[in-house]
Amino acid sequence: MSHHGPVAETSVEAEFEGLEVDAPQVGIVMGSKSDLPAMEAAAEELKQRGIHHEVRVMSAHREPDTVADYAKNAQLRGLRVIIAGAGLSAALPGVVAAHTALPVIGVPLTSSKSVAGGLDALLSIAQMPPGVPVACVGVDNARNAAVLAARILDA
Ligand code: RP5
Repeated sequence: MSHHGPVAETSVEAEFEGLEVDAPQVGIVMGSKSDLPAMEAAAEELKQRGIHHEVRVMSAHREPDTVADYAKNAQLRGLRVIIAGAGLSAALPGVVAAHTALPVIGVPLTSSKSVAGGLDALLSIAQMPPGVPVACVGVDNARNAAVLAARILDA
């Protein structure tokens, strides 16, 4: 519209530029605060690569509605990859993948109650049914999830 002056256009542009710069591209989620020490390696790797990310704690078993809402809104919010870490019967990555079309990278974690050195979580994350994939990195290897996320973002 011709009555929109250049000043207004400039400020709108600046607003959008700001959004693009600050918006997280990767969401890092985990099932418990106790997962944070292991999952921080993913955040650190993304930080070193200058990839904006956010970190959230939410449990697929204890807060199923929160997880569903987060996953359903992720794409609209500008996220492009989700990294999900969980231990034990690690449902979080699979549940997130069930609610979003974004690529999900699962990180099987050990915890104080793990059996078989985290094999419980590894199988829970890797053994997704056909049609609902979760990319699964090694046990406690959150850094690899971040490296894979970076490769997906460059693709
Ligand atoms: C999972 O159970 C979490 O991802 C964590 O790895 C494990 C233990 O959780 P807390 O009992 O420490 O909260 O849901």
